[in-house]
This record gives sequence, structure tokens and C-alpha cells, in this order.
Amino acid sequence: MAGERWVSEVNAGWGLTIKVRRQLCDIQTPFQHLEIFETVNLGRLLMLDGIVQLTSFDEFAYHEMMANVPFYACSHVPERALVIGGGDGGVLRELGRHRELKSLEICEIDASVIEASRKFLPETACGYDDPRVKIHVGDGSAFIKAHPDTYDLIIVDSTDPGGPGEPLFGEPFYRDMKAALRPGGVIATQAESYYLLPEIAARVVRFAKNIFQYSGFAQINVPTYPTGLIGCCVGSDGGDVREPREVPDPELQKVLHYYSPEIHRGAFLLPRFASQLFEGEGK
Ligand code: SPM
Repeated sequence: MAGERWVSEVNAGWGLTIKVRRQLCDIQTPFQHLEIFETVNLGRLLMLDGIVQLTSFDEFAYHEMMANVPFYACSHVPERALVIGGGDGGVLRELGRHRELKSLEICEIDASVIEASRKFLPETACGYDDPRVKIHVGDGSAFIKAHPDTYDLIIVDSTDPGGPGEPLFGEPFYRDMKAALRPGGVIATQAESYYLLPEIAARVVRFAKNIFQYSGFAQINVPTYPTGLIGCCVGSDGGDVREPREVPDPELQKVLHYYSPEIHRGAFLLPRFASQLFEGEGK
């Protein structure tokens, strides 16, 4: 319709399109093209290099799962967490609900993502208001190498491969993450969609299987990512990552809209074709 504005994420011949009211931010950072929109029906929208990172409408689903699946997959109560990427602060916000965590660090390569999110996405970036949060601006793959035996949780909330997140999709990075974990620690990484990018999803599952004793691909329903789902690849040597250590306390349950112990277990149950895709991988 004349006068209407729609923005699209285009993937190999098809796209996901969102109607927007106005653009709030449009900058070329040293790393990527950063845009934030006010949409008509989905709240705010963050895009990096034309790829949807979050909308206010459904970001809770992705962020709750990326934070809570590794938190409860850890066989001991975790104390030290690191987020790599995740500059919008959503994973930090969800981790911050856990008083047991003594330290919450983030290593984001692009300071502009942090600044723009704090300015235009306050409901997500409120994760930064937690006094436990320590911000490192830099390359996550170099940071992890410099911190052996340090973290109970490492959560990689990356963009797609091809941009600044490329090194985060390589096997050396997975080995470095393992070295950066304390005994029994857990990693969780953005593992793409088995419909959209099956070779990437299978690749990271292979790394996790080869490197950790326990691993799995947890699916998350996120309507504004192409195909409506995205994966979280989880790995640990501490115990079965598919079985949550405990149930969230009643106060926490009141603010969780997606995660539950049942969803934790169920997220690892995959359609037959996806199980078969991953079965051939690793070891
Ligand atoms: N904290 C939210 C950041 C989101 N990180 C993951 C984004 C993945 C987007 N791509 C998925 C589909 C392929 N274009």
C-alpha cells in the first residue's frame, strides 16, 4: 500500500517482512549496519546487516531459553556466567534473575549495539542495570582464549555466520570455550534453524558432540526469526544437559513466560528429519 513501510529479512529466495512505523536508528558501525525500528504490531525491532535480531513481541522466548537452559542444565549451581555477543542485553536480563550468580560478564565486539540498545530498547537492555554486570568490548574468540578455567556458563548469543560472528562458528572456538569452563560448566550457543541453515546447525552440533560428553540441540519457537524457530546447542561434561537440575523457584516462575522444566526437556525432542540430520554428526 502506498505510504506504508515494510522491512524484510531475505534468505535464499524468500523473506520475512514486518510493517514499521518509523526508523529510530540507522548507523554503519565499524562492524555492521545497525537499524532499530518502531513496528506497527511487534514493538521495537533490531536488525544487524538486514537480519532480525529481536522484536519486543517475542524476544522473551529466545532470551529465556538461551539463559535458562544452560543455567538449569548445569549440574551444580553456577556462580560465574559469560555472555559472548548479546549486546542488546536480553540474555543478561534473564541471567540477572538468578541471585545465585555472583558475576555476570559480557564480551560484545560492537559497542554501538550496546549503546543503541540502551537508548532504544530499554526493556531488553535493562540487563545492564544489574550491578554484577561487567562489560568487555572486544572479540569474544580472543577473550575466551585468555580466560581458562573461569566460567560455569558460557552463552554465545551471536549473529549469523558471515559477519563479525564468523569465528564463533568454528571448532577452535568450541575447544577454547571448553578450556574456559570450570569443571562441570555448560556452554550454550546460537545454533540457527535446521530448516533454514541445516549445515550450520549440524556443524555446531558436531563440534559439541566431539568436544563434550553431553550435548544436544534445543529448539526455541521465535516467530520473527525465519522459519519460526532457532536452535540452542548445549554442551557440558558435568551431566545430561537435557535434564534440568532443579525447578525455578515460585517467584521466578511468575516472571518466566516461556521456560519451564517441561519445556527444557521437550526442547531437545526433535522432528525425525532433524534428529537424523544430527545423528550422523560427531564421534
Ligand atoms: N539477543 C538477540 C540476538 C539474536 N541473536 C541471534 C540472531 C540470529 C538471527 N538469524 C537467524 C536466522 C537466519 N537469518
